[in-house]
Amino acid sequence: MGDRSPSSYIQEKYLRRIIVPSFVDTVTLHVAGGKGGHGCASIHREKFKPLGGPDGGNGGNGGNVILEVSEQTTTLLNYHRAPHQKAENGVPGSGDHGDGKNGANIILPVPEGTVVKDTKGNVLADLTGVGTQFIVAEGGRGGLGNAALASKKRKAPGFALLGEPGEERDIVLELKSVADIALVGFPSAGKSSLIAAMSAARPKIADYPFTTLVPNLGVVQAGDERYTIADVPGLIEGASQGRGLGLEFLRHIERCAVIVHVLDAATFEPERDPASDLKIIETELAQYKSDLGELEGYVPLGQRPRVIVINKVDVPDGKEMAELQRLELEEYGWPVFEVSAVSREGLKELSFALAEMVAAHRAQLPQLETETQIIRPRGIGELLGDDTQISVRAVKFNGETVYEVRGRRPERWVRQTDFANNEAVGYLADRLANAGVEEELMKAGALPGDPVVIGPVESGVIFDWEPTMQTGAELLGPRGSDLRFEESGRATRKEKKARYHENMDAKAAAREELWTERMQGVWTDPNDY
Ligand SMILES: Nc1nc2c(ncn2[C@@H]2O[C@H](COP(=O)(O)OP(=O)(O)OP(=O)(O)O)[C@@H](O)[C@H]2O)c(=O)[nH]1
Ligand SMILES: [Mg+2]
Repeated sequence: MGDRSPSSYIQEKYLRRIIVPSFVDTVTLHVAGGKGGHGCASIHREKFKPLGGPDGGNGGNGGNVILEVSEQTTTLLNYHRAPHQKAENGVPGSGDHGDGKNGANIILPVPEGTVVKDTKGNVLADLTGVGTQFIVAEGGRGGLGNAALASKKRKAPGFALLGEPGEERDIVLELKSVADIALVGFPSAGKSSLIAAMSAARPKIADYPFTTLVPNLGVVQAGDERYTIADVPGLIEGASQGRGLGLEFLRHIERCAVIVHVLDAATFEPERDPASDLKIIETELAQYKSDLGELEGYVPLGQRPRVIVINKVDVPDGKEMAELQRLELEEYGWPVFEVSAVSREGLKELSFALAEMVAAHRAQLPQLETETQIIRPRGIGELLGDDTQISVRAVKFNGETVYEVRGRRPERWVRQTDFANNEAVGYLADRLANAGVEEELMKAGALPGDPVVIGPVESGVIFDWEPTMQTGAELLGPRGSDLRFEESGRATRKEKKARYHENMDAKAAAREELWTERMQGVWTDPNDY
């Protein structure tokens, strides 16, 4: 702080934040879609008409978390302060056919050129075009109420479906497009000094190498043209092998229009001169591998337009060196400028030449899409295939053979099931059987009593398989209260077998009892199971 007052220090910090947004370029966000509202189980009541049929409404859907490219947003700064983003939950259904309201989406504005990745570094989307939306976490569906679940067979369901949880995931946002112009060069070549001389930015400048540890960004106004200019920490020979600060920082300039080589004409180091420095930097740039490589329209750094800037010509030795090497440098075919960040010589010409190149680059960019594009993440959904696909396979889990059932529908049905409600569990069993899950289990070699998991084996719902087709269990209520859908208390295979047979005996007995009752004229309502 030195001799400055605290308030001027704070003011300067604050101003710098506005003029030069600190290079906040990656942020990890935890996003969660809203929960779906539960469906409602209710029976219509009126005077003198006590059982007027089911009238429970549906739950509302949860809101989505959506990223949207916005012109007004230039940094990811806000997300550093709010890394958790959750959309609104759907409202549960209510009686008298009251459907719950859908939860509101939340829209997170992001700058043009934001790259979205998963935490493993896979690119999910490259967001360009103002208005482009990317649904990063879908809200859960609302559950159906018992009115919607009623059918001829099931006139008055005593249950409703649960709302599904929203999708949740961690995403990494990366911003790479901030600089139109990227300054590269050896440490102490004067990159930061040039930014300071050409823009309002005030980066740290010092006569020791690697002064710049984080890229600096400045805005240059040259005539009518306005563009951004960034430096990166100094590069040295072997940077691609991790020497110095490595090449990692080049990702900040991956989308620049022009690369400016800043060459030090006045270095004291014996082995160095502008031409050999340039050769070394070019070799290192060529080694850089971008993870944007597979994206359309990406031009590798090695093929970007270049400008050569020979800096420090205010020093007499520097001026001499520049003149000596100018011809050799011009052989690259790139514009060559002699400048001084200290005396400001040559800076005006440089800034206007760069403005022209930026304008040319902008003019050849594809026109921004005007219609809103909506992208969905390649996520879990895709792995599970479309709605109709169901897969069953035997897997080993904790030394035991478990039958894993995967598929969008069965997994959704499980999430929608209130396991405390026997009718709801029975409804799930029917849905699974109708979808052919039982047949698939049999084909996969599952035996009654074997553990079956719906969803991924580590996190799905485990129960012991009891084929409804074989036992005719759908005739026998209440169900779901025995061996099925046990979420804990795993038994050994032997115990399960024993329990299964015990159960079968009990069922046989129950069936017999039912038959006797029927013979005696005691009928159970077939719809009321
Ligand atoms: N005489 C003279 N000195 C300069 C000029 N430009 C920069 N310098 C000096 O060179 C030294 C390094 O300048 P910086 O701007 O920090 O260099 P840099 O390229 O950003 O260096 P790193 O951040 O370490 O990579 C400082 O002492 C500057 O004052 C110039 O045009 N003329
Ligand atoms: Mg610097």
